[in-house]
Amino acid sequence: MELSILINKFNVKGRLVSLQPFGNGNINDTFLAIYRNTFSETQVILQRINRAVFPRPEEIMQNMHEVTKHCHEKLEADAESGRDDRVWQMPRIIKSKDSKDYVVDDKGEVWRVITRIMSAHAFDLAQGPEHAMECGAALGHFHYLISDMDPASVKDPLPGFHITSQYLAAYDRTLESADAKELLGASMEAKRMAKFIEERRDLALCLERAEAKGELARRMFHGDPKVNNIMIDDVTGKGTAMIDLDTVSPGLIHIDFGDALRSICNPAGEEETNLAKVVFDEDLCTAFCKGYMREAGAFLTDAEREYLFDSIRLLPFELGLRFFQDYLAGDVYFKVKQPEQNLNRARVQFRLCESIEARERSIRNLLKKL
Ligand code: GN1
Ligand code: MG
Repeated sequence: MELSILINKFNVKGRLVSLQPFGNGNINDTFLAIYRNTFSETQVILQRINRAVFPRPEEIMQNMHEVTKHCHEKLEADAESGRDDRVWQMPRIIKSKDSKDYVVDDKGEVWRVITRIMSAHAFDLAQGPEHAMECGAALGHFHYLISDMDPASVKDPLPGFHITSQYLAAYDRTLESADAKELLGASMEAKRMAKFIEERRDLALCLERAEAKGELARRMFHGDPKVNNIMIDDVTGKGTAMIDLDTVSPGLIHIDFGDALRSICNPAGEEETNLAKVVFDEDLCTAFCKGYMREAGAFLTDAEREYLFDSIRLLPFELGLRFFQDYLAGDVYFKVKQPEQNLNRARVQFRLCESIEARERSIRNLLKKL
């Protein structure tokens, strides 16, 4: 179906003047649509939910419905009570003309339209400590917003998501295949990476063990708080919204903390090919943590603080493992533009993990001061 015919099934006022691919997501297909009439303009985001990743896209939309309903009510109450120093925002689902939260096309693909947060941008790379601090504040505020949601009100969006032991198991299964063996045999680089993983099998389990021991408990988390999912207000430079709400569900907030830091403290970004540029930037880490703690510090337990370093080390390892497994499996999960892109993405994350290991003492010290 033509995209313009598809988007016409949603209830947006005005005349469609532009519909273009938008953003750099690795999973869903995203487009920006601009509508105009004689006196104003509306911009909305059209997205196709990736069915190869999310087994039940309809449930993703039910979850989004619940999350946005809960947060919009809380945001409005907070705005009225004057709690905040700014207007925090969150995208809203735009209904279809038949009043549904999504449209299913003739191929069974699930599409949605959401509002665009205007006069704000998300960056692919950290811009400096001020930006990192605002990213921390936005994630901390988001954790506050979802903290009192009923976990039973959302369905598991992605079974096994951020359960590192399951990614290891998937990796082991992939290694059994002839194609993966061939890819591994053909490259020194890939062999080094396989060794890197072997040396850290135990690390992979650090948070899962803490949860099993009862030291950490699940709360509601975002699941994908990387830097380009954090919107910054163009006018004030302050964090204003977290976007990409597909994976909001019960989980360890450490996952969010580690995932945000692996993204924000690597100013070279996820696609860097010169590994010498990939380092964990402690100034950005300090700034992020300050912003985060200002918004969410009050509800962190001592045990949760104990595991912050482990989460910072774990998340780049986990993402590197996911990219590497996908490379060996033939790039079936993360979208690629070049053949070895997932291999290179994995190299970057493993390099970042090494950089974190080399700075362990100093990162632990900065975390103690929070
Ligand atoms: C994916 O949707 P996007 O591109 O922001 C992935 C994240 C990874 C990220 C790495 C559902 O996120 O877990 O951290 O790529 N999302 C899912 O860039 O797997
Ligand atoms: Mg995402």
